[in-house]
Amino acid sequence: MVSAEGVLKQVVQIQLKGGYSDQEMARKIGCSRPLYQRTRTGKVAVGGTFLRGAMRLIASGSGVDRKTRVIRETSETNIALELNIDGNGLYTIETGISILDHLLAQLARHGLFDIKLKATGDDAHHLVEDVAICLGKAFQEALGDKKGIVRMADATVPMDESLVMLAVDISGRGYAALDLPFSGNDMSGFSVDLVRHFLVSFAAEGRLNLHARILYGSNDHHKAEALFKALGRALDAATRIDPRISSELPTTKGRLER
Ligand SMILES: [Mn+2]
Repeated sequence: MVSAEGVLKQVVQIQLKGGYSDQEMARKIGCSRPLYQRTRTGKVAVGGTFLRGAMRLIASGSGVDRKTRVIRETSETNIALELNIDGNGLYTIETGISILDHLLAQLARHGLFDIKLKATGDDAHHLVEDVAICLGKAFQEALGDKKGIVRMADATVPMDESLVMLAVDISGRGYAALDLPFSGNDMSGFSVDLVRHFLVSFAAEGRLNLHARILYGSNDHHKAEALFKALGRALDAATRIDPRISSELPTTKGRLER
């Protein structure tokens, strides 16, 4: 049995934590701003429309937007990244390396993440590494307290003759275990070892456990593309809020490392 006062208290907490205006809170709940204000200040009794919208907001997790912005400038690269975990798979990605743009687009599209990325740098190795660091950091930050997330997920993805499997655990501990037998084809001049390097750097900075395996195949472009699609699919599932556990941490140990 939920009390109206309890719901209202949680809504106000969400507003304070996220720094949202009354207008923004009204939009999140799906009511008018005057109604939100009157309800919040106790001038009207909490009504059905408000209560249903507020409970939906609470059940969707903390109600706080899971998005972030990462800026990283070094003598080697300049990177500006925006990530929205609860996006629609919309992206604008410019790294100056077309195959990397293509692979990251798979992550956005198949993970339904919104990604805005502009990266410049002195060479492909530095760009790949630093983009992976920024993306890992962005996921780590945007996930916030990780309350209510599914946490572990996997995906098996084919692309023509190639098949890959990938599993993630958003555990708070960065570790990558990879078995990636590439064929050594020319991938538009892009070193396939940078695919491995990307996944290792991403897992370390995102503090997640990532296992990936190329089961078979012959074309390196297909193998790499299937890996990024699988990363999108698995991360989408693992970052999803499970309404059955929305206010809890998915661990028996009481905490997940941040
Ligand atoms: Mn392709």
